[in-house]
Amino acid sequence: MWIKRNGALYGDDIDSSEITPRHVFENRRRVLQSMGALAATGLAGASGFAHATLTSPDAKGQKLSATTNPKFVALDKPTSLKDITTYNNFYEFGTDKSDPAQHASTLRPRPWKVSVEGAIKNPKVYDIDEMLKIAPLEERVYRLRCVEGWSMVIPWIGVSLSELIKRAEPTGNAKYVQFISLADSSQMPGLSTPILDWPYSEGLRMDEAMNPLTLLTVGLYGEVLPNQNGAPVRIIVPWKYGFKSAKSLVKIRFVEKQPPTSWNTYAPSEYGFYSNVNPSVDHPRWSQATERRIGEDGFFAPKRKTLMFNGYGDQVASLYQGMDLKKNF
Ligand SMILES: Nc1nc2c(c(=O)[nH]1)N[C@H]1C(S)=C(S)[C@@H](COP(=O)(O)O)O[C@H]1N2
Ligand SMILES: [Mo]
Repeated sequence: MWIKRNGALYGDDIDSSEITPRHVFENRRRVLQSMGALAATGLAGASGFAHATLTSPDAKGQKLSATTNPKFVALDKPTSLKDITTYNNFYEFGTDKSDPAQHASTLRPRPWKVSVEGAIKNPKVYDIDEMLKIAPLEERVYRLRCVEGWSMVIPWIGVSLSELIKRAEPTGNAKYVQFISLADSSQMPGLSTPILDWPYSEGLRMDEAMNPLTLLTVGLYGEVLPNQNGAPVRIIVPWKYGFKSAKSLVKIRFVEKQPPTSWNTYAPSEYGFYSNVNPSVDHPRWSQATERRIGEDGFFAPKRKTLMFNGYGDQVASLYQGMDLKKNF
């Protein structure tokens, strides 16, 4: 139902940042209630799922319904939809934080194909709509920490990348997974500036890619991914710096050797292959000990302490046992 208010239709006149926290709050309350209920029956963990369909006031986004997975819900206050969609890094559309929101409307996220290829038994070119159906979509609230020293909390929608990897059936030669973004200058004005070695490319070791936290991501705040956040599909690796989370993927390739990655090629002394969030390994030009949470940047807002593995150590620290994390930064 539409309600008239101050001459405008309800829904048109409210800033998205005022609305979204309420939806998320209600959603989180449902999650916590269901966790409590499940804990009481002794079922938590076995099937700890609560249903939630979020809506957002942005009519452009196509709704995606997803089931909140309470095992993957960070309890920090989610960043507003407005901040998530106007403060971005997506160099294919320019290097300023405001560039992607201003220029990414030229990206055409449909039709879209993603080639899953390399050292696997079942290579396949997925249509994006087929990819959305490989497993039930989940909502997960993850922290995202950029190497530049800011962070956000984002209700993503996707499926564990492991679901896709299982279907691909990697061979014994698959030691790493490479993620390759679209590089089409007719859609991406930033490609005319040779900052990075396009296409944007990232990679994970196989066990990192198989970790249940690693999310093949297709939406946020209850809708398909906005173009500036990497439509129609990206990867999210919440325990690593944001640049490991490549956007607008067209290829997922299984390889034997550690693949070249865009930021490591650009500045090998500043950006390593692993790039796990690590407050004790400073960037050569700044400390990584603290971070600024976007949305909390009032004059008196204190910086937050950056957590080892961005707070996901329980789930991922074992992947790096025996590795020198200062050397393999
Ligand atoms: N293709 C591509 N993917 C990318 C980037 C980029 O420039 N191009 N920037 C990375 C960086 S540095 C960060 S911090 C995150 C930002 O994601 P967000 O804009 O959705 O918050 O995307 C990552 N993925
Ligand atoms: Mo970043």
